[in-house]
Amino acid sequence: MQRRYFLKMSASLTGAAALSGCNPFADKASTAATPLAPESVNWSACLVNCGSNCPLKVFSRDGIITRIETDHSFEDGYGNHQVRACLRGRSVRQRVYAPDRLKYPMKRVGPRGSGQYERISWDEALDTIHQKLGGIIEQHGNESVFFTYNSGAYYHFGGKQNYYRLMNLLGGYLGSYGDYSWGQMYQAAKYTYGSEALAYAGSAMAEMSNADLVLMLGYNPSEIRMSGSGEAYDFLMMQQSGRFKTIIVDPRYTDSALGKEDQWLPIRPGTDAAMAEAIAFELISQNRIDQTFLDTYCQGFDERTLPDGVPYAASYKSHILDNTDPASLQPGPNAKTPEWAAKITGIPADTLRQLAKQLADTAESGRVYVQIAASLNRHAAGENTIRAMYMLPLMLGQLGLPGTNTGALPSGASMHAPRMPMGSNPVDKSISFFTWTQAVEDGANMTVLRDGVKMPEDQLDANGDGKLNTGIKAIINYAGNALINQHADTNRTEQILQDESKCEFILVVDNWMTPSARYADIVLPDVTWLESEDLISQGYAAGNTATVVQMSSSVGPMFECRNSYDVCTELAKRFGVEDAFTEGKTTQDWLDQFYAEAQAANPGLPDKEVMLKQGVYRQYLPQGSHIALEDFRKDPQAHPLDTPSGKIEIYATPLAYKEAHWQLPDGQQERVTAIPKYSPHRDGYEDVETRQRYPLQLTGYHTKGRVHSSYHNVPWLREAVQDAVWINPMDAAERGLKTDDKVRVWNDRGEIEVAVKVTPRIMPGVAALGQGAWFKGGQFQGGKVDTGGCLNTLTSQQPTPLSKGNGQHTNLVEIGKAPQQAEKSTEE
Ligand SMILES: Nc1nc2c(c(=O)[nH]1)N[C@H]1C(S)=C(S)[C@@H](COP(=O)(O)OP(=O)(O)OC[C@H]3O[C@@H](n4cnc5c(=O)[nH]c(N)nc54)[C@H](O)[C@@H]3O)O[C@H]1N2
Ligand SMILES: Nc1nc2c(c(=O)[nH]1)N[C@H]1C(S)=C(S)[C@@H](COP(=O)(O)OP(=O)(O)OC[C@H]3O[C@@H](n4cnc5c(=O)[nH]c(N)nc54)[C@H](O)[C@@H]3O)O[C@H]1N2
Ligand code: SF4
Ligand SMILES: [Mo]
Repeated sequence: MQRRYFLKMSASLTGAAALSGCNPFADKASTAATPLAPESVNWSACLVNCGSNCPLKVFSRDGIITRIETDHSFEDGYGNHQVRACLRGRSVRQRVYAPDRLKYPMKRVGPRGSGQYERISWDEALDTIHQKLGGIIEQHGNESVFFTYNSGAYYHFGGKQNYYRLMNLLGGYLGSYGDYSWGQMYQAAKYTYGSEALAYAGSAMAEMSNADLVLMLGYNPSEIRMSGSGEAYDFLMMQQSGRFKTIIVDPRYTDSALGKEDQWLPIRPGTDAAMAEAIAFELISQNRIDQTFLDTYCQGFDERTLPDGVPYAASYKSHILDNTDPASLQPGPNAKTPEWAAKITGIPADTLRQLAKQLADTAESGRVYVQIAASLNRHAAGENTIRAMYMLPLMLGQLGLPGTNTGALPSGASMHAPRMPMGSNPVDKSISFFTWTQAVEDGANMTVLRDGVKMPEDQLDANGDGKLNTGIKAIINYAGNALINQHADTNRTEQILQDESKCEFILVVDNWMTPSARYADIVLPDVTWLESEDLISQGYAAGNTATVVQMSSSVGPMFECRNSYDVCTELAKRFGVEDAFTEGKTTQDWLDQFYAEAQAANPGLPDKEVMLKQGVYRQYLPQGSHIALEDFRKDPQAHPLDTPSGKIEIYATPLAYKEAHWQLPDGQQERVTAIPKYSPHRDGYEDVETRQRYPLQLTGYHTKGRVHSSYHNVPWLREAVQDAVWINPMDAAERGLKTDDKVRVWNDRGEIEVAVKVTPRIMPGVAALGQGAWFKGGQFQGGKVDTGGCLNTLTSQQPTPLSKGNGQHTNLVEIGKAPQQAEKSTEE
């Protein structure tokens, strides 16, 4: 597209013309004598990280997108239903034509964060990357190169795979384990059930239809799985056709509730483990546990199944009752009673007792399906919270049977479409996804036992310890905004990145001038989804419907944008590995090969010519519905788990070792424990000292208005879903706040400015803010105050104890009127 057209398009999008859906090039059309060319239709997809990859129907004229529709071409009926895009996907035209699109390669000419860039040629950009990356690898080794987390574009052919493939050919990069989504859950699942994958291989949602009670702990499908084929719709259909009661535990009254729930239990963030312990206390003292299940399938509930030599006092039961005599149900002074938990969770003791009774009653004659959300793992003590919640189905014996779940995220239907092979990483050291800022600052001193560095055993010393030896010197940030926006404590991250003697080179590849792009040394403009040809599948949380979508481009690469396969081929040339990178294949060769492989894997998949028109191929696959740990339940000897005991480890032997041998950073309150334990933690409700200054708990949530930071720069969405911090009317009254006031939210780490929403949909003492708004603070934008309202201006970089992950939902803050407004109201 020519530049002047683009500018007109951008201008029109900020005005009403775009909303009316009329042709944004109206003056072009009206001055032209020739009639308008007919609209053409092709298919693309929304490739954000929301768990789905919805098809998008793209209408265009002369290579310009005129409108976006969705999958609605046949009669809708659950089971063979339309995979409709949500509000975000449907707004994608504004995203493609956003004024801040990256149009050509750029190099930084001011300090990092200043956003000062100069246009350069592709050759200069590629030569610079070759020289910088090559030099750093030579001087500091491949383990000094790092990829920040990058979930913005789920391409199969284009996309990040190409960058990893290239780096693997160049000797590799410092690996990372875990991720911002599920880091603590993986560890909880690994030590309890023997496999990280069991964190997200729960029972299919279709199993809910066999349940009598569904307990949703923070689980909010209506807002986080919004695709037309997603878990939100499955959940609604299960609720309508099933016979189960729904109990939702969440500090917010979410869209998953809205009158469809039987009970909403508002809970203080980060305290679910205390709730689980009170339920355990009730079940144990009322003799309502499934003792046979615990004896047969689990290790360490009580003295009967503890490993040899481990005393009863180390068991879960002893912890809950606070006693030392296995034969007695007499509780000690620190027993985890409902009264104890009520003070922590904010849920009244009687309600906790009723909940325990309801769970036990249902389990006696029916089925309980427990669903634990990932939000519970994104807290300061996230690993132990998830492990504590796993105890509910275990004590009730409610897993491995129809209508039950382990608590893990639901398994979704899937069809296979191949991805660009990445090869394997020759570097054998890795850090947690979250500790990369520490590795930039002081990587050379990061260790196995204190900082969770992973390396092969033969490189460890006699104590089982080892060092990373180099800090991160180069960062590749492709389709990610965790370089600044999505990582915790943006002000601190900015400081760390600004020291150019630490991280010497930062490459950002994106479509827009995001907050992260402002910290790059070189910025490359990628093509968008709508400019890409690819064959993609449904995503990792698509519910019961699997899809394959044939994406094609109607708008071509815009400006000087290039896709990652082409860019990496050019880089491979410069590094002398072009043949290995391309394997002698053209883009078309790869696409043909992937199509043929997809057809072999899915014999029903029509030929490409058909798919180009049809867009979507779908299969509803709840049949043979997956029941988590069904085989193990049927025959634990024949299907042992991958834990040391082969059983479900309530007392996890490897964690007992870690409890004794790991070092935690000075002052860290959160612990690694052999059995799941609720414990007070930093910035939690029980952090009374911090709460004196910052009395409100602030939890983040994943808002309908964005996917993380993606789609933030779409004006329609900013209007449709207001970015406002939720606060209870009681807390608002204390602070003289009313809805739509501009407020400041602050703690020791930073300060943001946002609107406020006063609503009983959030419990007293707690505030909630949608995460992902674009950071506008730091040295060069807002100064002390982040006027973009990025939640991570307030979050902590302290890693969780076991997975060294992100406790980004655990925050204490104070909220008050923004100064301007405060002054104004005194004047009035
Ligand atoms: N406080 C707080 N922080 C959080 C969370 C939270 O709950 N609270 N959640 C965390 C979680 S669960 C996650 S998964 C992470 C997500 O963090 P990220 O993976 O960083 O996700 P996004 O913010 O969506 O950023 C994706 C980036 O990809 C870019 N992009 C999109 N399409 C393309 C493309 O075609 N090509 C290229 N090159 N770029 C593209 C977008 O412009 C955007 O900059 O955030 C984490 N951060
Ligand atoms: N619209 C939209 N959908 C998304 C995303 C997005 O950014 N936007 N991101 C996607 C990604 S990558 C991920 S990982 C998932 C995230 O999925 P989740 O982690 O489940 O999502 P969250 O919104 O963080 O939290 C869900 C609910 O948990 C509640 N909650 C917070 N803390 C606690 C707690 O301590 N206890 C209890 N019981 N509840 C608590 C919140 O109030 C919220 O309503 O969402 C995915 N879907
Ligand atoms: S954001 Fe998710 S649900 Fe919405 S259109 Fe994109 S893929 Fe579909
Ligand atoms: Mo995530």
